[in-house]
Amino acid sequence: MKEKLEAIRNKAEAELKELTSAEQLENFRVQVLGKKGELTSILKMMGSLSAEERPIMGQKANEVRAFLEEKITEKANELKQKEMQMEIDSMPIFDISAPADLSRGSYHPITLVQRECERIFKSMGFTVEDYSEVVTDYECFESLNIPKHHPARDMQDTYYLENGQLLKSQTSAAQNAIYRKYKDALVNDGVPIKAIFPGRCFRNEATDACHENTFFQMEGVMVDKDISISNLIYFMKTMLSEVFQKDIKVRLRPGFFPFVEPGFELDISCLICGGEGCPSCKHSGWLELCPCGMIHPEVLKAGGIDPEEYTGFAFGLGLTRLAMMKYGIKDIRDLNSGKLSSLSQFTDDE
Ligand code: FA5
Repeated sequence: MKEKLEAIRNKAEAELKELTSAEQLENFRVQVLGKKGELTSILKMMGSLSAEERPIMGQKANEVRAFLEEKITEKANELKQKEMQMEIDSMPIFDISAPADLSRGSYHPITLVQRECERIFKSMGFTVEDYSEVVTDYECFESLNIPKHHPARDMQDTYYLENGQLLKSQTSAAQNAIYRKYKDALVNDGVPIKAIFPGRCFRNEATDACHENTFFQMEGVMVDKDISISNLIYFMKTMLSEVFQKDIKVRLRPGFFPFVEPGFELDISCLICGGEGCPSCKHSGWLELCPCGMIHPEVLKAGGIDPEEYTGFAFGLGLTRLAMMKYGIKDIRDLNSGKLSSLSQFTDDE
């Protein structure tokens, strides 16, 4: 019996080396160690042995079983490794140094227009500021001379968080923080405040071809001694002629915003219909683009600036509408649509 056990062990060890797949290995295991396997059938013969031989053969049989089990486990690991290596070898080679495929993406039209405006204002000495999309009631309204229950709030219903904060309805919400950030340099060192702050705005609004519930504005402020409406008009004109690279028909009319006095609406002649009237301009031929005005004394005071000594202008450019006009996009809703077929046609020369 001892010879038989050794013969099984040697034969099994030799056969194991030839196996090349997990399936073959499993068949082999059943054939040798399974209920009807070679080793089990030998063990069934134990009953015919004498009382002295039985424990010796039992121990020998257990050694052979443990040896074969260990070899089978080793073989299983070896086959798994080989399988993984084959999978890795069959993968396409990823070359980290290969040049990027630039044809796959493009900048969003609003990003392009925003960068263009930033370039223009930076060249005129303005800093570009970033500001949060979640703001307090004080930042968005109270510091801008819009107390609770003021009717001007009706025009800018927005989305409120449970903690009382809100998604900003206008980039003007950053004005107070900007005045506070730069007031010391203005007062102590005579450095004028010249800043723009582009950002996403939110309004609870019925959408149409020129209104979205999520859109972009770019606020701009300048504060110094003796700033007047002439300065405001100069910067607005320069910005528009740089963005469009051609003469654009504009009109300035009185407009009411509690945080400016006097306040204006700056409209441009609709470039989609050439001023004839279309859904993009609500059939008026004009598009409200950039309300603006002289900063209200109360707003300067809230920002820690003495209105007796300093004056300033502020504007709130509708960046999304500017992108529509610049690229001839008829419906504002296309800009948030994620339709790559239409959005990817705008290229950037950067
Ligand atoms: C304001 O938001 C003021 N904060 C602007 C301002 C700043 C005035 C500084 C004076 C001084 P208004 O609600 O009109 O104003 O929005 C400004 C511009 O944002 C509009 O002219 C328009 O171009 C754009 N805009 C407003 N609402 C929407 C909307 N729902 N969808 C797309 N663009 C919008």
